[in-house]
Amino acid sequence: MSMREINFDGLVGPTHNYSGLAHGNVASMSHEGLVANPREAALQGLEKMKSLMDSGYAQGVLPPQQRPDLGALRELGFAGSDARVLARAADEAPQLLRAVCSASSMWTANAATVTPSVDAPDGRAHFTPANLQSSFHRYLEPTTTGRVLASIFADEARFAHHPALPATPAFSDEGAANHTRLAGEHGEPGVHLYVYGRQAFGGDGVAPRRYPARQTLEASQAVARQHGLGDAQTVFAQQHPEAIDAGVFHNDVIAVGNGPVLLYHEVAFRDEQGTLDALRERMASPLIPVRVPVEAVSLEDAVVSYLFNSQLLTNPDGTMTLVVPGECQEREAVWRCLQDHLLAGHNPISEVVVKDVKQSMRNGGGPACLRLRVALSEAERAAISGRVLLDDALHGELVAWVERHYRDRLAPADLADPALASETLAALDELTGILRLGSVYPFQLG
Ligand code: SUG
Repeated sequence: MSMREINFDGLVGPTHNYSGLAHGNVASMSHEGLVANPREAALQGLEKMKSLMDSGYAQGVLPPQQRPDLGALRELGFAGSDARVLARAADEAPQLLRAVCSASSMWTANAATVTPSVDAPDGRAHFTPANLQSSFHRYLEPTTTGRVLASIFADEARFAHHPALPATPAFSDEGAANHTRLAGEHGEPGVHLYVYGRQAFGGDGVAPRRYPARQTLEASQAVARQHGLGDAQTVFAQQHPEAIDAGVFHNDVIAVGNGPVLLYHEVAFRDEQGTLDALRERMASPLIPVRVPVEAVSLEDAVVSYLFNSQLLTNPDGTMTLVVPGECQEREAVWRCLQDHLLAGHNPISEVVVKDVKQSMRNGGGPACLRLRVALSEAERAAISGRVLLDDALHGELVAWVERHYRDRLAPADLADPALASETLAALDELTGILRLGSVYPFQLG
């Protein structure tokens, strides 16, 4: 079957800021309190989307979420007018105000797990929004995410939507950031590699000690079950606890796969050999592992540079392009590894493209975090609702929209400003018009 991967990037929302909300995410923790530039953040994201589109890759866009999430503050007992709710939260619980303002939905690799129709027994593409229950600011995302995905992939004959897993630690799910589909080509049946940080029930108790493991085995198994995947199609591998403790809070900070290629760091998996063997047993085409040893790139360098949080994209001639964040150029060992080990090695990676997504990187989100991969057949692509596939006209409208609505300075202290909330609502109302999404936000649903 002819399938094509579309990368759906999250549009950075107008409240993008540095509040240091993500425990175990070294960049987020170390940049707390910096003044953010939401306009630059959104434009950097749009520039990445445009340049990949110009290079011939299919590019989609997903809208940001309604923030500040005043509904969440009201549920937590803050009452009165919007301005009063904001003022009280700023005064009595500033950490809650920061959480309900996070623009974290930009990292759409955490929005959902997606199984292409070619792998599912009912021949439909399957979607499960991630419950993101590990942190309060991200737990607020799945309801709107589910609504947005259902609105774009609305055709029930082709697309199936599942509820997010129960939002409790045993089913902690962070979506596609811990899921990699490997196959000879996108259209061939694939093998699904689910990487988890801990096992909730039973197991041998090996887990990270310093930072939380955000994905459980039980969550990954439940998503695979929802999507109808069997043992012959799935591999469940534990992430190396040392990696999590070094700041690898998602597997996509230490490994990336595309087609038959798995690019990974030596310390990515607890059982490296067992993981590769299990993949090889199940794959119809030979696996191409590209291993980066710790002598070439230390765990610290991997975490700071986000080398593995790259997009690995297939070109029409079968070669692959690696889209890396600018931070990779700033670490000599990493840059050398890219040139000497990856580009010069026996593997399909033939080009490295550097993208500046610094505003997102300071919160721990590289090129791969910013996109959700959806492999679709031509007929499925034609069945997409809304105007979410990027072209020059849409790109131009989105840039103008950002320039009209976004601030170029936002400090955590600005989050209580009631004007920010009303500016954001005006911007999002216009955006659903541009993207022809219908009503997806709480303020539109009444
Ligand atoms: O969940 N950062 C995100 C970064 C997610 C990156 N995604 C992937 N690796 N796929 C997180 O830790 C910080 C947000 C803030 O401080 O507002 C944050 O949530």
